[in-house]
Order: sequence, then C-alpha cells, then structure tokens
Amino acid sequence: MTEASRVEVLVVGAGFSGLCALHRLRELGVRTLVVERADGVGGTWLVNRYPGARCDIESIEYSYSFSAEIEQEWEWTETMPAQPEIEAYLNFVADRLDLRRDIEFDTEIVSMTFDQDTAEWTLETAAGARYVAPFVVAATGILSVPLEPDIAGMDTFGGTSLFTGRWPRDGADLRGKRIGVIGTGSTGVQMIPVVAREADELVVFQRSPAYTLPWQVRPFAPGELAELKSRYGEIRAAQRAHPVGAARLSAFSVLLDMLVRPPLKSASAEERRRAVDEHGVMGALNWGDVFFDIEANRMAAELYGEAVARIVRDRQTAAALVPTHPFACKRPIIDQGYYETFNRDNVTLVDLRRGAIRSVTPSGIDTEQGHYGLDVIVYATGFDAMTGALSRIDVRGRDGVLLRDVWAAEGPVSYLGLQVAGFPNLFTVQGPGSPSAATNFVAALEQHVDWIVDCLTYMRAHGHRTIEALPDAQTQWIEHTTALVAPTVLVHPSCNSWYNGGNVPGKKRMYMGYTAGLPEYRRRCDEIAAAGYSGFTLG
Ligand code: N01
Repeated sequence: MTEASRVEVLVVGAGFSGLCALHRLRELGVRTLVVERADGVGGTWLVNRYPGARCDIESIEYSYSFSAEIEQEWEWTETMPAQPEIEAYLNFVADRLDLRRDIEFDTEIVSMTFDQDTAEWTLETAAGARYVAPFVVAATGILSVPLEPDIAGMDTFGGTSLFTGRWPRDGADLRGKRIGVIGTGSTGVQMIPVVAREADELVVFQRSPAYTLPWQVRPFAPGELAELKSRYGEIRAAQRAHPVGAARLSAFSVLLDMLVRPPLKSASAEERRRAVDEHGVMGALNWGDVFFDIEANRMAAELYGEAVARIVRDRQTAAALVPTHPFACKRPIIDQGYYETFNRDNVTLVDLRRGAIRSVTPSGIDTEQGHYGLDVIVYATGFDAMTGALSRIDVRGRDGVLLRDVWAAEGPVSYLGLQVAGFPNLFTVQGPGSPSAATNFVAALEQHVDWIVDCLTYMRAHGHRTIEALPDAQTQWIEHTTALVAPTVLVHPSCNSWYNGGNVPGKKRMYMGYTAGLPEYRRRCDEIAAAGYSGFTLG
C-alpha cells in the first residue's frame, strides 16, 4: 500500500468553495491540501460549458468578497457573467493567490473513512493514493453530479451525444446540424435560444415546461464597472444584509419582491389583464399569494399562459409551453429570448406530455408521437443536487456507517448544512439545510468557510481535536428548516424539483434549502459558535 500524505485539512473540490477554503485556511496557517477530480479549477463552472451558460446573479456580487485587491483587479465585462468569464475569473484567483501549489488535480476521491481511535480521516483516490487528515472540508458542490437519463438505446445513437454537465472542453460544432435537446430547466432554457441560431434544425423535447422571465444581460457601459468598484464596500455591505446575499437585481430578488405584492386572488379582472398587458409573463406571476396559496398559483399559471400566447405565434406550441407544476417550486429561471425562439422556422417543440420518448435510435429519437431524425442529441437533464457528490463517495463515519445510507434512510439530514451527526470533523460546505442554492451561492459559501475557519481556530485555542453534530440538534434543525417551507407551494406534492429531491428516482424527498435568508442563518450560526458550539460535541 502506498504511503499516505498527511495534512491538517483536506479539502475536496477546487471550485468556488474549495478555492476560498484553501485561501482562508492558509491565512490561518493550517497545512491544507485540495484534491480535485478535474484537471483545472472551477468545479461546476469548468464543466458546464454549454452554449449560453451564464450566471443569473450580477458579476460584481457573484464573486469573492474576501480580497479588495481581487475585487479591484478583475475586470468583469458583462452585468451577468457568462461561463467562460467565470472560469477565467477563478483561474485568475487561483494564480493571484498562488493556490495551485496546494491543489492536486486529476485526483478523484472514492472513499473517506473516519478512524475513531486516531480521530483522523483516511481518503482514498480512484488511483489508489491515500491521504490522512484530522479534518475534511467537502467542497464538492451542490450541482456537481449530472443526472443522465436512462433512455433505451442511448448508446446506439449514430450521431453525437452531448451532456451539458460535461460539455467537451473544446466546444462542439453545432452549425448546420439537426439537434435535439432533452430538458427545459435552467440549462435547457439558457441554451435553446443560442443553439437555435446555430442549428439547421432544433427539436426541443420538453417533459415539464418552465416558468421563465425575460432578462436583459448587457456589457458594462464605459466607466460603469469602475464606478461600481469605487463603492465596493457599500455593495458588499448591502449584500451581507440582503436575505439572498445579492442586493442588486437577480433571479432571486425578483421572487423576493413578489412576496410583498398584492394578492392575485383579490385582484379584479381588469387588474389582472393590465398586469399581463404591461409586464407580460412577469406580470402574470408578480403576486404575493402565489407562494402560499396553490389556487392563486394556478390562477397565475393561467395568466402566464395568456402572456406566453402573446409571444408564441403557433397556438398549439404556445399552449404546450405552459407549465402545470406550481410556479416557484423550481428555481426561478431568467432567459434571453426563450419564447421568441419558438417562432423560428427551424425550431420544433415536442410536448412529451402528449407522448413520451420511447427510445433513442441510431438515427434520432423515437417518441409516441413519431420519430425525429437528428445529428446531435443534447441531454440537459439536471443534477443529483446537494447530496449527490458525497453519496457517490464511500463516506464512512462513526462505526463504519455510510453517509449515503443515512441520507437514504432519513433524508438529507444535516446540522446547519455544515455537519452530519455521526461524521465527526467532516465539514460540508453548502450542505443540505443551509441557504446555499436558495441564495447567492458565493455569498453563502464565504459565510460557511468563515464559520469553519473560526471553528478550527476555536478548537485549536481550546485544545479540542474533534467536533461532531449532536443528533438532537440535527433533528431540531431539520424541523426548523422544514417548518419554514411548510406553508409554501415549495413542498406541494405536484412539485418535483431538485430542491426537494423529486427529480431523482428513489431519492427521499425533503426540501434541502434554508429559506429564512442569509442574515438570519448567519445570526444563528454565530450564536451557536458564541455559545461554545452548542449542538455540537467537542472532544
Ligand atoms: O436541471 P433541471 P438544469 N426525459 O433539473 C428534464 C442551476 N443552473 O440543469 O422537470 C425528458 O432544472 C426535466 O424534466 P422534469 C440552477 O440552480 C443555473 O436545467 O423532470 N426530460 C427538466 O426539464 C438550476 O435550477 C443556471 O419533468 C427529462 C430538465 O430535464 C439547476 O442548475 C443555469 C428527463 C432538468 O432541469 C439545474 O438546472 C443552469 C427525461 N428522461 C443551471 N430527465 C444559472 O445560473 C430530466 N428531464 C442561470
């Protein structure tokens, strides 16, 4: 057996979270190593390089706040950054902070085992290398495990099969081809307008239509970024105080603003019509009761259908684009010309609710509605979110218990989204039950990393070697996070989203976000730390 490398903290993953953790732990003087499966930094922003990939939070907020120098030196070109720019930004950060010397790339962890006697984790890679560390920070990402469907005949396709979650590094030439896209979540909605412009023919295979709001992304005007940078302190302070960790316009802030809007149910017919006349699909959904009242939500969906029908010329296509699941149960989507794309002559919508996919054939896709000949099939079919990455690793905690078994039996439990009871010294950045994907991911991960760094500082100062979440504290936390969403449509039985595990066959359903906002979450985390880490046992 090969000699194990020993460090104090092993960080798994070199995406946004892992890079931040490495930098902050180094500042603390902790010997830290990052291991990363891919050959570069960036995590999900390295591999999701499909055409149109873009963030839906503004660049100046979807970026690290820990370095004033980096804030000033990096030049964003657009209000909302596209994937290549985010990838370049993370490479810039890695170089600027000289992070690469402590990152081992092409290193895939397949098991992590906690030894109760030595209070250390041993991690093994796919290639058989071993690492031993008292602490592990799982910066494994919340949307890092693509869900690839199990459709009969997928491997028989004679054309090119592409997966948005592992898009070819050098891109794919889609010009002049007949392209089929399966999936109309955020990814599909982003890529469909872009692909339609390149393709000879585009066939969209839609199982669930999306609610999506039109958005204008634009390059910064001359001097605009410099002006924003000149008051970065103020911008960060506003972000910190904002429930979603992004105070400027974002997909989340639009939802938040809706909460304080008047109820749809008491609006007059004239008010409803005017909302759609003046604000289109946005006007249809922009009512305060749609989050809490399923009937109001259904009424909003009806209005939404009217708004879509004003954009999409073909009546059957317009009707097929109207969702039947509750608005807000899935993540808000913003788009650039999505509905207009269906007015193009080279675009066809296949509504799979009228006849499902039977199989992939050597020449295309066979559905109950007919066969579609294709040169390329793109699978934009989502992720095994939040728990997917750690469930694919054999994570063995106390008494050899497997983390994936705990989550399969109990649901995605966690205390604060930072630790799971029975898995001492394993910190999960953006674990289930934390604000993570219900907020600006970067703001949320910085808060997690800060908390972990403070916790390790405290443990050092007090001579503790282990920290472990207590089962009772974990249960109470889950009860709290679950109670927050109980009165909302987020948990309605007709809502199958990755937020509640409903998109993965067999996954135990539980809403995985924390919805009281980042400031409230930070307050609770800080209070727990100030009380000597209540709810944890320190040894
Ligand atoms: O995944 P999704 P995504 N046959 O799960 C369909 C982030 N993100 O990759 O709903 C046919 O939302 C599935 O249909 P259904 C963001 O957090 C952010 O699009 O299961 N269809 C659905 O339409 C987002 O929420 C950005 O009926 C199948 C689609 O595939 C998250 O990533 C951009 C199928 C999956 O939608 C995930 O988005 C992109 C099958 N067998 C992503 N299996 C931005 O920042 C699945 N589907 C803007």
